[in-house]
Amino acid sequence: MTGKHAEQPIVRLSPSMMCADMLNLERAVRELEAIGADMLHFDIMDARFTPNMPLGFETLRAVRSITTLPFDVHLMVMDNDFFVEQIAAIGAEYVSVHVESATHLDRTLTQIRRLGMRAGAALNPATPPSRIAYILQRLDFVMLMTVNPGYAGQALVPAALRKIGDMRALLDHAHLDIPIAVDGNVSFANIPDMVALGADILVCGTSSLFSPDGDLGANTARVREAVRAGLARRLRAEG
Ligand code: S6P
Ligand code: MG
Repeated sequence: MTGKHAEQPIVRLSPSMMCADMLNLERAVRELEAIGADMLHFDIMDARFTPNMPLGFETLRAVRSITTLPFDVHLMVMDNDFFVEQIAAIGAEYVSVHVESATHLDRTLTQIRRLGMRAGAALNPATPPSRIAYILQRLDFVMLMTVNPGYAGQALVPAALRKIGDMRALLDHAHLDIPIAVDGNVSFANIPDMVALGADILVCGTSSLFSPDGDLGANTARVREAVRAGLARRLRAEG
């Protein structure tokens, strides 16, 4: 369950696979299973919508063959419908498409659900929450980018943090208790604010789970501590 209406809000961790050790991918997956990752975040870029291309279909297919962890596929591409079909064939549980590149967003979200996956709308830092006002009923989750898409290891876009609270308010106003995922510099320092503002799924990259400052076990403990701090603030604010 998610958001303010949940008895006990649960914050899920979605490690960003573009930050994993590409030379030891199976070991990385096993370690993420062992620390209790809730899903795996795959960034799919086309070098057009985003100036990068870290992961491809064959990487997803290979990982799909060794784990039952849910796949959280973040499409940062121009041709959303092509990629949605490809991802469905590989097998994914969550797929988000960027509202900035989706020409027929309502149709694409409907298609994601028709293919048996959960549909998410991803928003760049500069995109206002109102962009999804008329497709809310098509959504299973929202993906808020807190950095500009393309790379790991970037600094937070400060206004994007404020948008988490604005998005939660928009969803509450619509009586929709769907999860908000946050993606980009979800760091030990930023997690308490993000969770307090209403983030339910944390995409964890180089600034948390994959931080070079600690090993995966130590980093996981720090993430969970930061989540607890954020949840305590959220629950206090909700009274
Ligand atoms: C960025 C991508 C993200 C990154 C993540 C990395 O385009 O969508 O999912 O992988 O932001 O995390 P960090 O902590 O290095 O920013
Ligand atoms: Mg991402």
